[in-house]
Amino acid sequence: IDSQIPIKFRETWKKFVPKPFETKEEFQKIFINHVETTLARSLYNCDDAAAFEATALSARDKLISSWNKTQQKHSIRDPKRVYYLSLEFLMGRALDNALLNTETKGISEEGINDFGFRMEDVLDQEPDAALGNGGLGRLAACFMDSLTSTNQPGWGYGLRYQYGIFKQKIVDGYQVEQPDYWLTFNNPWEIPRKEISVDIMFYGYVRKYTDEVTGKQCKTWEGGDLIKAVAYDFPVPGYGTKNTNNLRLWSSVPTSEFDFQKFNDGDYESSVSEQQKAETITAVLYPNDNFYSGKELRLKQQYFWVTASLHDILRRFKKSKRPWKEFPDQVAIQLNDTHPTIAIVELQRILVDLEHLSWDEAWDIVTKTFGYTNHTVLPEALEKWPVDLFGNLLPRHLEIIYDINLFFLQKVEKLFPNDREMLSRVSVIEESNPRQVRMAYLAIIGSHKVNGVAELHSKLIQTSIFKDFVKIYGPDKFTNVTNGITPRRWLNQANPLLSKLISEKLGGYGFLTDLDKLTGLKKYAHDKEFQARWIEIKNANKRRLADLIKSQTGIEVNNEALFDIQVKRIHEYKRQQLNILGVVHRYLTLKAMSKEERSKQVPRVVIIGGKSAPGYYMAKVIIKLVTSVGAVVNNDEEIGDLLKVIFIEDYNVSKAEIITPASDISQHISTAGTEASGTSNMKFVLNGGLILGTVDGANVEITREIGEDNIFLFGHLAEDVEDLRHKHRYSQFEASPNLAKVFEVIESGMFGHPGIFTNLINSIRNDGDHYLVNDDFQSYLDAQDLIDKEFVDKDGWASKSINSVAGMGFFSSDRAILEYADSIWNIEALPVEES
Ligand code: OX2
Repeated sequence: IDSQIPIKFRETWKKFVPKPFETKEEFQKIFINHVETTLARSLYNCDDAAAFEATALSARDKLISSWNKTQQKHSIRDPKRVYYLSLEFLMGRALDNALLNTETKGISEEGINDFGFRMEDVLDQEPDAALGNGGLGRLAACFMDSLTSTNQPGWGYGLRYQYGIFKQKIVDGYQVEQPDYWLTFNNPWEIPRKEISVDIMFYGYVRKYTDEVTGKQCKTWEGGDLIKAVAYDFPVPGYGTKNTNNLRLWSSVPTSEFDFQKFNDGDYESSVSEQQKAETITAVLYPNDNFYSGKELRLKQQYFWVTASLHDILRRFKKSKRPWKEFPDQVAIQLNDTHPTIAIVELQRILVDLEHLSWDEAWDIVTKTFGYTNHTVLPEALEKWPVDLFGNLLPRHLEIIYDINLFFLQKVEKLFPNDREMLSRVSVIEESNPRQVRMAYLAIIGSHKVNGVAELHSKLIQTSIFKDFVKIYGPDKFTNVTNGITPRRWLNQANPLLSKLISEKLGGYGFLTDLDKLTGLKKYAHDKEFQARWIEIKNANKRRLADLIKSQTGIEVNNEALFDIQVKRIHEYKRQQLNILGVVHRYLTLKAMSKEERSKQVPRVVIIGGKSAPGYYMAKVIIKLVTSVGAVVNNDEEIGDLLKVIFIEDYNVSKAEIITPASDISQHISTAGTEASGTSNMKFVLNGGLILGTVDGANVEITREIGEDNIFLFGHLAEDVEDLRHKHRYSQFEASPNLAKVFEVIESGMFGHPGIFTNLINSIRNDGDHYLVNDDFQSYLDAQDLIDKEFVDKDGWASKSINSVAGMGFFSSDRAILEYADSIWNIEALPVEES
């Protein structure tokens, strides 16, 4: 690249190229420059919001300089790259992370202090980038951090929703949704690339023609509506590296701004309607977690995003002038769940219809390029698009799917000649009414590797939902990559006190890039002085959460109490209902005690937070039960500090950063076999909290890594679940005695009109108790009792906590990314050296 530009131009350019700030003074100069010129303000009207923007722009300048170097290096060396396709990136706030990752938080904090600003207030100005629902989106965000921090050449591709996940308000104890328009103010992190745009077609028809040169029969898709995708880039900083990767999010705009015909005819309103229609596509994130809702607009989002991204990837590949068969040597594409599965079909279409490769050549390239990550076995979350809806929106793609399916079924028939049932079981087209396209099957057929996200989950998919495919392809196509979390955000940023203490003991912050180093803490697990500092930090973090609770709810909680936290999306399978029914049991138990007995009990603060999908009735009832129990318990003077029940409104990433370091116990209590992995379990333990959990998802591996003495497990195992559900169907419900009492008081109206909770109770008592609340209830209470007993022994608890943190090295998302890089993507690190 260099050699094309005359040396004298290059030298003049280099002389003036902005240098990223290294000192406080350099930071201050850039900061003021942004306030005075970019923001057109001055010392006299620079408020916290302006200070945030100027600090962010200064940090961005630094990132862009390393971003440029990284992209330049990648262009020159042209390594194999990975593209992570995810409909969700739950990034949260970026400023603190950018300053910490570039190790400039200290100087910038001093820098703004000199102008009278406090870093805390400035950081608090930033809205969360909440472009995701829960674990799946947050995983993608952690992966972006780890891709850069481990110097992998990798980009993320997603959608730039104008509205992220809704804001949750609690009104009269119920969830109410409000739109999250996060772009009200300038977004200092995004770089609009209006010049990078792709026209995308929907609807239309398929036309057959004969190629004039080859005489071959060809097909082409034409005549549809066009919508334009424009790129917005977000630099992704890494820790301890000069690399900066890119997250490219697409936004939809109309191809022709205006219908002049209509305008001239005097129909002004509908002349702009095209514009509105186009902008709808990326307007809003679908607010469902682990639930498929089958809306056409969602399919449009998927195709829009996947096509724009593929177009971009192919453009980059074509620059290298390599032959098509080398595509999989240069490009790996990872499908984050089935949401981007149409990419498989779109790449096949481009190679066959537009590049005129043969079907087999094209299919070979496609299947070597894609990898598919499955995140759930829940049937209600598996995507199946009605054939008619699909064929109307994407007619050529449906034809290609039929062909992919035909060739696949022919292969299956050869392998299992006498098994007709197998054919209908594995067909991409489900012969139901209406007929549906099974996206997970398409993803498996079009990928070279399929992975689950924790060991138990990966085993389960191979023996349940994808069992037939293991027979067809053999076991090697299926693998496991256990999820991870970034220790930069979830330890260093969220818990600076603990991070500092650990760095003192381990001789520096090396653990942030090599989390296995935490094992070095083991030898301090019984060191009294270390334990005391460890406990003091936990208390400080509990006070920070107590302040948040006070400011949100007005309730003062006792810091000495055991903080028992369950924060995650509200879902029946995650069993917040088990938690709150357990709380009611605790309340009844306390009420039945004498004053003297009561004085011996361990005080508890039960903290529950999370959003329900707006249309998920039962989840909303669960929220109402939590807030109703809180309203009674929190105002019972006899109980006082012994029990408080707090619902945290609008749980999000930035609140998680305050909540996670403050737990004594956190709950991860899904019905065994339903939670694929969970990632907040990892975050809580990394911050020294213990877990109350079921034998599910990554809890299993956490137990193995930290030792079973350091975790409170309860409940039935995944292998029991099917039998229990079967039993429920054919025998009379028998409530566990403690649960029966809890139902009784709820039905007596203790927590408000019992009619509100009838359906929730019925789902357990009369409708088969699908999530085994009753079966696990007593075992749950027993585990809670044990926790109360053990919490009294402060030193014992501290040593469990220290030993747990020491064992968490495995759960770094760096480890997960390196596993993907090595066993699925076949890519290598490419660090940009210091210049
Ligand atoms: C979530 C899973 O429910 C959770 O167990 C997992 O930790 C997370 O993905 C990241 O892998 N939507 N969200 C998930 O799966 C789906 C589908």
